[in-house]
Amino acid sequence: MKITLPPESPMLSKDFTFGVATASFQIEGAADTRLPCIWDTFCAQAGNIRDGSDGKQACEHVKLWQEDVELIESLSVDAYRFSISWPRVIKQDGSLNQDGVDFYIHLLDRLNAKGIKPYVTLYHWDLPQHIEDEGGWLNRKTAFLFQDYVEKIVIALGDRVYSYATFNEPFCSAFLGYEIGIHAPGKTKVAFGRQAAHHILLAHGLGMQVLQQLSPNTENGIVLNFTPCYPHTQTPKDITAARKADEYMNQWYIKPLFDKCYPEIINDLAQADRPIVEPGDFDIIAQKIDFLGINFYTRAVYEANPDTLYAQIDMLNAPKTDIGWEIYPQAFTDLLVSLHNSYNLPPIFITENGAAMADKIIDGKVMDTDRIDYYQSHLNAVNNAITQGVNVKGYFAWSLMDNFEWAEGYLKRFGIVYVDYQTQQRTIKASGLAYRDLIGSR
Ligand code: PNW
Repeated sequence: MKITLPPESPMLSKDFTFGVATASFQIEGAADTRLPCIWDTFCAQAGNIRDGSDGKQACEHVKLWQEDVELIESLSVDAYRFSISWPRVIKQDGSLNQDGVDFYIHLLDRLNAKGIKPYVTLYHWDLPQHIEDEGGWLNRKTAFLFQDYVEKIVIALGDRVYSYATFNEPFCSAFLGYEIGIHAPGKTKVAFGRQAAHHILLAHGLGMQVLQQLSPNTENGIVLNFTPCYPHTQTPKDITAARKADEYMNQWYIKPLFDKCYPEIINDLAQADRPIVEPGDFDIIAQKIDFLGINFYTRAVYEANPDTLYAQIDMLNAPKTDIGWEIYPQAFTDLLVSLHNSYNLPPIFITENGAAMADKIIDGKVMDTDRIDYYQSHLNAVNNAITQGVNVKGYFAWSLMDNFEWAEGYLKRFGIVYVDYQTQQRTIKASGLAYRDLIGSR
């Protein structure tokens, strides 16, 4: 089975970047050679992770990184997106941990030697636990600790990096982590979610200031996730509900970057739930970015609800992935076009897109045809957006390989490479081969 694009698609030109993506906590393992982070703590509390697992071993990437770089190379990709583990490169006193830094230097050198562009994310959710102990993202000081970490690591990595993203998905850290508690650190208050979001956005702005100064030659930006919100019916009530959900889940994280304010829905919150914003914060947050990273997986459908403004509907008969997310590629095109029309955007990179599927290995082969279908329809959706004038410059598959899927543990597989966690053997799935062939066909 193949993945194809129309021969005239700009996605097949050499200045379009194809890559694969991972994140530190999800693949690295080697937890004993870094500081503890909030996900170690969260995993240790019974009931938080569906299979009771943790990130202590994961894909043992710290040990197997050379093999993994060869795997990446064998997929013919232009770029590899990964994250730096803050607790691996910083000591408790805030100074650099040289062993941790060296791990990334070796990785970067090897990628560069092979001509694979490193796209580095500086924060993909693994906040050092000692910082959480001081309030984590509820403490404004954490934004400045992040800035300090960025300054140190950017100097240490020198000219080895092609692109930096400050944060991966502030929505997930703030909303899932501090507001509804299904992610680390497992806090559950609206006011917490809103304040964490504000401090993360502030940290992004502070980090961008450092990047633009110390690393002006890299492509610097941020990665946001979007779950487009659709009304259940075309009644004004449901349309309003979907708009409010969209403001709360999606626009909350992008509007401050460009318009220096939060969306209207902030006025629906009780005063006590609104974030404390200091004068000048929005000027820091709205630093110029070189690119916007967009992660897309699914959409959500809402109806009006008298108590909560909006309520999500489960689309019972719709096609879904193994994690229960509806497969609805049109939302990807709609999202890109609507962001393009709403904001004065820099070039866009799709920094994550992919699907959890229940893979089975038969005779040493993983025939994940459903995943191939997902990639095909979503690459088409991106191509359609480009045809409508959206400036998308790259696409990263999530994920390079099966890994620790947060609250789902190891039960959900997003890889285009299969990982046997008993042996740590990697096997390229049919989707990985199809992705490789698409890239190779240019
Ligand atoms: C993203 N949601 O997470 C992350 O960037 C990855 O680390 C993760 O493995 C991947 O997507 C698949 O889940 C998300 O509930 C987790 O809206 C949850 C949501 C969105 C993104």
